Amino acid sequence: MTTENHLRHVQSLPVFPSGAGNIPRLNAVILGEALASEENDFVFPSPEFSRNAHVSSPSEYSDMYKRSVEDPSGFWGDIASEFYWKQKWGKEVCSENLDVTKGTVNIEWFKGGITNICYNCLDRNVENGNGDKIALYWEGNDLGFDDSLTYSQLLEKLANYLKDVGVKKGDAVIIYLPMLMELPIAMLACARIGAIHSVVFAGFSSESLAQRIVDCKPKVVLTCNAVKRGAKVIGLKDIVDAALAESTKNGVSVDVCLTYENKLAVSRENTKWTEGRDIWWQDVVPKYPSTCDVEWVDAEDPLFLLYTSGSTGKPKGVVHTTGGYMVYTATTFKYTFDYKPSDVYWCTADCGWITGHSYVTYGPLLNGASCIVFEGAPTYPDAGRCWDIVDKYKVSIFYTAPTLVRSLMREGTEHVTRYSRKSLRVLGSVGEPINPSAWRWFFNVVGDSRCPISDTWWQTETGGFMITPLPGAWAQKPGSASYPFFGVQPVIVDEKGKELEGECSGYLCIKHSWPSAFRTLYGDHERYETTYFKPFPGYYFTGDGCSRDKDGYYWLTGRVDDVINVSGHRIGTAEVESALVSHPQCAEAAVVGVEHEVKGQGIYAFVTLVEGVPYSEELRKSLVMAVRSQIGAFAAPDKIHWAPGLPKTRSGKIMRRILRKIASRQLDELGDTSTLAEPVVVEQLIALADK
Ligand code: 6R9
Repeated sequence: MTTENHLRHVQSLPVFPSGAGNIPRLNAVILGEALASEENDFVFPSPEFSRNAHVSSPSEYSDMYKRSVEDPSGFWGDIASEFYWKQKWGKEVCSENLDVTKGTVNIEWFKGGITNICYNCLDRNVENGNGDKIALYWEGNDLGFDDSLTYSQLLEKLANYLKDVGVKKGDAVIIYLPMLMELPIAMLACARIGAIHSVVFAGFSSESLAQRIVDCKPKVVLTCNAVKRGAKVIGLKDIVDAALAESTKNGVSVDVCLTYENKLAVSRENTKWTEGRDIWWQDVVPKYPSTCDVEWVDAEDPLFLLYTSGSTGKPKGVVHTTGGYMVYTATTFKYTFDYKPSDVYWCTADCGWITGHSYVTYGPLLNGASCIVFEGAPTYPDAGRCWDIVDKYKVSIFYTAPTLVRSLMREGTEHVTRYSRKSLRVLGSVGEPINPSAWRWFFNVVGDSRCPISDTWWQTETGGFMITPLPGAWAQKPGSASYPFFGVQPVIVDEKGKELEGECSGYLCIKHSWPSAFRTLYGDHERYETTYFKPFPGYYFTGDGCSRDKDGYYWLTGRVDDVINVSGHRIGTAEVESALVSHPQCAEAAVVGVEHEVKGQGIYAFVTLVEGVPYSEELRKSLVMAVRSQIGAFAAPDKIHWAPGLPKTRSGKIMRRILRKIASRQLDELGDTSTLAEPVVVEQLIALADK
């Protein structure tokens, strides 16, 4: 949509109703999803909230938005000037080519600017007089275990150690840690010395970890011996040992495995050890001085790599650079959560995902915020844990995923209402579309109908929020991420790439780059162009479907590629299929996503066995185990559907459209099956549906 049209929508938004106490008190149970039209359902922030917000009205937003797209150098240049730059960037803030037909795709922001993001997160805040402010509160898995670090204390010693063992600017470091404070500490230490961190979510299996080690060849792996999650102890070091052995077999050996001793889980005496390679964090790191010179880097030097799932079996190493990412994550954090220095912020995401990078570590710390790092499971020891933490730390901004909202919803409101939650001011949601009934429960029950919800749509690739409410600026509609952030120009296109105007649905693309756009896929710029820029030349293609309503609000409708979103985790169907077919008794597998009450989507696998192998419960379990051990427990299929054959076209292509319908039991909507090579397989599949 043109900027002009977008702004016209914003300007014609309904004005906030006058008078006090005018937030409609919606009743989640009565209204539920049955509301006649979500599109007409405006939920307003209170006038008081708006008055005090960074952006208080649609017109204030539209002035800022207009400037952000018409004068990006002025808009982003002003914001960037609030950070420390050893040397200022060149004249234009951005140079870009998004059009594959005109040459290589290339995006640069603040090129020539010399800075350091760790310096801006820590030293700058200490120099601004916030050295004694708490940067991180740590809340352990078990009740009663906690800790905290101030901004001055975060300036610690790990960076010196890494330098000493030979990590230099541009070297990769893999971080495989649970949510201990050492995880953000490790990220910041890498950033300080110009090393490229690659955090691997500590729920990934040894094989997935090995795959990432082989791809990015890190100098050092940072981990811990074990972690407690709920009542379970997980031996992370054993997983790392297996991954390192596997990587060595593939020609990549790692010299140093720095291991944090997590005594609360397992003692060092009970940890397997490889002398020479393994080193206890606590034995070496404290010996170093607590100041470490900063390695100044170009705005376009890489900050981190983060692997994410795509539609092929091989994960993609998304590369983010320093300057634009810094400016954008800081700015989106400030405006989207209406952040004020008195806030206490808690994002429940793990640093192993992009949300934990941009909105546990960098965005909040760049703003000098006090943030919570929570090690445990949100329902341990019971379903009230989140609100216990909210009350304990007086959390004012709470950012989570719809899957958690839905799972807590099932446990009943009494787990919520027995806590005060008075400190809460703003709520946030990320990872998947939030269904209106979960939105209402979050709004009414958790937020006592007082706290606006920022439903933030964005991706690993985008680095920061793209379409999101600004909580005081306009009315929200439950389930819609609403409007684009400053500088973001979303367009909805049809299959031919034609831009659609007004009310429409289609594929969501972005015109022009934004500061924290990813710059490439590690070692594979061609795949970067093919996946994201070739489908609709001139645009970045998000992989998401989207519609826009008559008020210009955006409604994200989910992935349109072979990616499943399980509890907000992106999983490629091809990855799960390749794990299944690696099982010696599996001949072929096809995986589709199905609706799941709590997880958003569940994984549904059709499996054809090797000739003569009988179906059995034991085999079902061992197939699920194959996926758990090759990817991680979070990717375990919810359903294995025995399939004597798979529906294929005559050219041998699996018809997933049909499989999706069978998986969701929409058997009367199978559509045209006449192009199938063997139409009878469909009947066989239906017959075996509940076996
Ligand atoms: C940040 C993150 C990205 C995919 C994205 C989309 C889905 C994320 C959403 C949302 C609707 C939201 N998604 N936030 N869909 N509304 N507020 O989750 O990154 O793991 O890369 O996933 O998640 O489908 O394309 P990532």
